[in-house]
Amino acid sequence: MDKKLIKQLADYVHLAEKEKREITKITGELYSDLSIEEAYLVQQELISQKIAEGQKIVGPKMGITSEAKMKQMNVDNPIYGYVFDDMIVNEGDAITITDYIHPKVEPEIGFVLSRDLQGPNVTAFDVMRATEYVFPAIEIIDSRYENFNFTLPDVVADNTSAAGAVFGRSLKKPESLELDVVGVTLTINGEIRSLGAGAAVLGHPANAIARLANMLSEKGEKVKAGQPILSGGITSAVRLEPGDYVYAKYGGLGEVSFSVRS
Ligand code: 0L1
Ligand code: MG
Repeated sequence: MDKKLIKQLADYVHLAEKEKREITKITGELYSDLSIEEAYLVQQELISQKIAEGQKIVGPKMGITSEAKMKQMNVDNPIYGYVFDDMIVNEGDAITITDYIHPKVEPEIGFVLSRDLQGPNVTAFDVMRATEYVFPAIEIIDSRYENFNFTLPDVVADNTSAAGAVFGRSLKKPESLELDVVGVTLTINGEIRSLGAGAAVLGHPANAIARLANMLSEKGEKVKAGQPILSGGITSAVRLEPGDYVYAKYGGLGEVSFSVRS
């Protein structure tokens, strides 16, 4: 795959994100043979473009880590992308729906490490020992593709649909909780719309962080201390509408909320 094509595909998704415009998936028209390896090259180019424009990486995120998502997409492997500073929504604030294309939300457990983790061979045990604290979070995903219709390489190239993140203020030591049985309910306008437990994320959310460290090591990178890391959606994602009040409550891990205006 030559550099020109990598740039063309990164431009394609990047422009759609900037213009809040749906596009046809890359594998539909532009380049049907896009492999996962090539998709990560496109993602890397997209990330470099954002950084060149002044955006800063807040932390990495894991995607498609829940049984529900993997089944929905018919895949076995999770993927990773990056949350940027302009995607952060302060807890309790309101987002404007027109800043997105067709946003959805999913509750996640966030991690902050006290030391870097360098793969390969990082285990969930290593992650738990290196974790400074965990926190409740909601990820806003907003695939740039029409109707969230994509293949796995498409979504990797699109920075795993990353569009927003709301981090809760409750920080807990990981050893104070059994993260696999931490339950979460996602309530919108007073109605529970999805629920699950941490085990939905690869059996235990620490497994997702270990997979991230091991995947990043393939490109010579590590999971860095101090960065907030999203471990992956616990439930299926729920579509947002103007006027929504979104509230996620976690057993023992606190809560996080925001609202949506038109
Ligand atoms: O964070 C995620 O799991 C999103 C991955 C992309 C799948 C989607 O957009 O539904
Ligand atoms: Mg997610």
